[in-house]
Amino acid sequence: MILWTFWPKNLEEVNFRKKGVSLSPDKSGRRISNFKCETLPRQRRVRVTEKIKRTNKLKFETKAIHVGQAPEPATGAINVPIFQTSTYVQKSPGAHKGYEYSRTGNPTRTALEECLASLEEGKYGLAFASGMAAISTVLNLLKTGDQVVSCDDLYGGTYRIFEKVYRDYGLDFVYVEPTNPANFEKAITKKTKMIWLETPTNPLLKIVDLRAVAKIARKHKLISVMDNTFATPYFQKPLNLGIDIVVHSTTKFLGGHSDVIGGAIVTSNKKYYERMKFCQNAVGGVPGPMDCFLVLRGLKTLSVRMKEHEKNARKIALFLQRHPKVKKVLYPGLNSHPQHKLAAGQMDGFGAIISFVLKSNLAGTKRFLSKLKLFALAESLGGVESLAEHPAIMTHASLPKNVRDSLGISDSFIRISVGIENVEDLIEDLKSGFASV
Ligand code: P1T
Repeated sequence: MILWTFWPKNLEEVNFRKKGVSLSPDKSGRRISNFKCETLPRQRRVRVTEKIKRTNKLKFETKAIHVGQAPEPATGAINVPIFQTSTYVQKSPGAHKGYEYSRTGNPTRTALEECLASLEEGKYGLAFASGMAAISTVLNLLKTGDQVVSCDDLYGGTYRIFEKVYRDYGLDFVYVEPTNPANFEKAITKKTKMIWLETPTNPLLKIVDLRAVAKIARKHKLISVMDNTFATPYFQKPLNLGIDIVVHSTTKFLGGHSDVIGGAIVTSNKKYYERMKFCQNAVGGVPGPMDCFLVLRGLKTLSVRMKEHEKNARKIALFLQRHPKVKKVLYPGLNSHPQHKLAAGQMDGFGAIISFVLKSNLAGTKRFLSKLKLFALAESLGGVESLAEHPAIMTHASLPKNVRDSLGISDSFIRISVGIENVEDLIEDLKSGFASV
């Protein structure tokens, strides 16, 4: 309501998010879709979005709720509608209101893309049907013969698309131990075009020095890409540390409720954006409007959820660290994490993913996981509910066994995503698991 009355009343024209695109009634009051234009309320609130984009002075929590999400001009609906349409009527061939076909663009998707871009403090956002569709689209920037230097610890599906899909198209991938930035520089050859990062990595939670690696990428004129799924822009903003492109699985914390699969790309580089936007339309891995709505809805509470996730995760990490049946705990927020200081220097919080190794074998680990009741045994992470999983058998099964063994993803290695339930209940649940080991 404050925003509704905040802007001058003489703003008649509604610039619908993109420059030159208008969803407002024209002067003759002709119909827009099924709505009679002359009955439309004054449209000035949509200006808020434009204003937000221009000033970009709002804080994270406010941007998550408002950027790209001005009330709908035809009805005043407070939420961005789910524009469940495949196509858009044109007045004459080529005369449209900025949308032609929903693979190319959809207003619910535009809202999400703008909001994501603002949260990552980038200029351009692109939304996808999954994290993997976003990752694939970034790889579309490359050509046969190009090489990517990446981390030796990555989400299993990212490793799989590198090795089992794009290697067949003539791309080459090399993997380095990522905690020493010099390892990236050493691996660069004439063929190298891209550096691909995760930090914290999945599932070993290694921390990569983003400033240092971004600098190396710039020096060698390489595209730097960073999967920010684990930290989220609430805790880490890679573009501000010099990274060119951020990717996300919005399925995770951004959506936040385990009810949608989605992905995103954010960049401030116009050239990369334009090519990826072209590929988004040409290849077509786009999210439906309902899914965009769900991610937008998740974003609104991202800051509140991340605080709670992290608060619980810190307590659980300490509990695990003290437990006699735990061999090792990996959580960047613990002083015992080898890169705790680096994490504290480039992140605003340590997230909610914890990995640990049981003092047990596969059978004992399976008993532990099967005994848990609140921690659901399931792939994925980042929802309000706590999840536990066994990377060697589940999320990282696509890594060859010798690679998993060399990394330490053993049979007794467990990854948990700490939810926002009451932490005492979560600890009781873990205790019941330990009783079975
Ligand atoms: O599942 P999808 O939305 O396609 O996202 C793929 C993806 C990309 N990047 C990271 C860092 C990820 O963790 C994922 C998906 N990860 C899991 C499903 C998991 O349980 O680790």
